[in-house]
Amino acid sequence: MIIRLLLLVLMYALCISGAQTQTRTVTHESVKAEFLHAWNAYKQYAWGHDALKPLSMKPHNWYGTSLLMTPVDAFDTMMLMGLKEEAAEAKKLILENLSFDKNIEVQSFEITIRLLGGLLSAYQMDGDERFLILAEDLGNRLLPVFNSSTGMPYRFVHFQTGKIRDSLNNPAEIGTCLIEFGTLSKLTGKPVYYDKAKNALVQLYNRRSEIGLVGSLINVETGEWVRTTSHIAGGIDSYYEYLLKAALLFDDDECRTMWEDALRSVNEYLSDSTHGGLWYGQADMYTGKRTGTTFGSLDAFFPAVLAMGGDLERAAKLQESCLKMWNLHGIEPERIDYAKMAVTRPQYYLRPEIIESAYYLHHYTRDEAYLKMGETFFDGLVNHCRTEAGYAYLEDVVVKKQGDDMESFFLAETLKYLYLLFAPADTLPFEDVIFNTEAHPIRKTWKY
Ligand code: DMJ
Repeated sequence: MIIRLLLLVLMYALCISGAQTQTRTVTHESVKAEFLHAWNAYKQYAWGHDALKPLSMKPHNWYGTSLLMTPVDAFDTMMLMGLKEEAAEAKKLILENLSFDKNIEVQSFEITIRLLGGLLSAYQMDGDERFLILAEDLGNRLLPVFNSSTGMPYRFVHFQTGKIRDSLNNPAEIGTCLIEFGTLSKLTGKPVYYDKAKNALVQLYNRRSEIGLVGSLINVETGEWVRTTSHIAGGIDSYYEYLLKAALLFDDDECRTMWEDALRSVNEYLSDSTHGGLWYGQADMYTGKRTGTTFGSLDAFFPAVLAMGGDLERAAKLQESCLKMWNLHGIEPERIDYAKMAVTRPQYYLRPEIIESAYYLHHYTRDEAYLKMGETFFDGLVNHCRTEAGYAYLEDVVVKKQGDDMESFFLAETLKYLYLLFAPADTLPFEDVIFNTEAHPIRKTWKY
């Protein structure tokens, strides 16, 4: 009798687990296959260039000459996916060809998060010193951006002359360099990188308004705000992300205090629960008065940061809103007006943020709902963006019109977070790394 009962229980348990496996239509292996589809298209049509144009099947370089944006950005994703051959060919391409001794002016923010971040994580994952040598050379060529009277960076710098340009900068581009520059300091033993990047962050924070908000454009020479609209969207987003992540990566108490203080103001003045669910809109940095009700694909990084900061309740609520935004048209618009639930910018640039947040939330809660969301994201991508040669962004999510770009962050971030969401937890020990804003995992290998 007892044996019969045990058998029944066992059969029931098997049925349940069988049912669960049956309902899971996407696995980490399906994501890996899509990564290979994108990488192989890059290899075939754009090898050695920055990026692939997936519709015209042509290569594209940001500055007329290649900085190997896609291979550097994609390298650690291949390592995580166990794609040894692909990682080896990308490594060879990078180490034999990548040089920053070029007559070009670059945008410091993009080069920092994609290339400096990519080279540092490549060094940590692969161990080859040549990645670190490239990273240090790059760091030195970027350093002149901090030579403003406030110490906040200019937007552009020339790789050979060090000439800087554009003193009007935004909080995201000013405040998103401490993970990369700080790690460079820790790995080379030279404090200059950490000090300059940390000072930029502090200078920006010091210019917050009395109610603790920052605006969207500031003059790095005079320290005066030029645009006073505050929000968490593109242009400010990763400033908040780096306050928290730098606090964690470097045990930096000053960063933690700045993060906690900034978060209080963001939650008080930018969050908005008056339109069904939780959203974050726009407000004036001095008065806190609401000036807009738009939210978009870039804002979808915030559930991950909220979760990492310990506020799982808000994180989960905001992720629900993000999902509503995705589900409006079966794939995510660049921006909506959440008061009307109407699309105001119809593009989908293959962005990762909503997937990144699902991955963080799944890590912290183990709630299967986030895997289900991951399936929704995967299906949307495959159904609407997949092309013969890789993946194409959408010019319009309403009519599903594809456009001719596949940003390197699609391989660095979007597919990495999607893969990690479904992969066994030990694929990357989450608690041991801090992802930079381009999803390059940095490990704290230093003691001081
Ligand atoms: C990436 O380059 C980074 O995630 C950045 O923080 C924001 N924009 C893209 C992805 O959307």
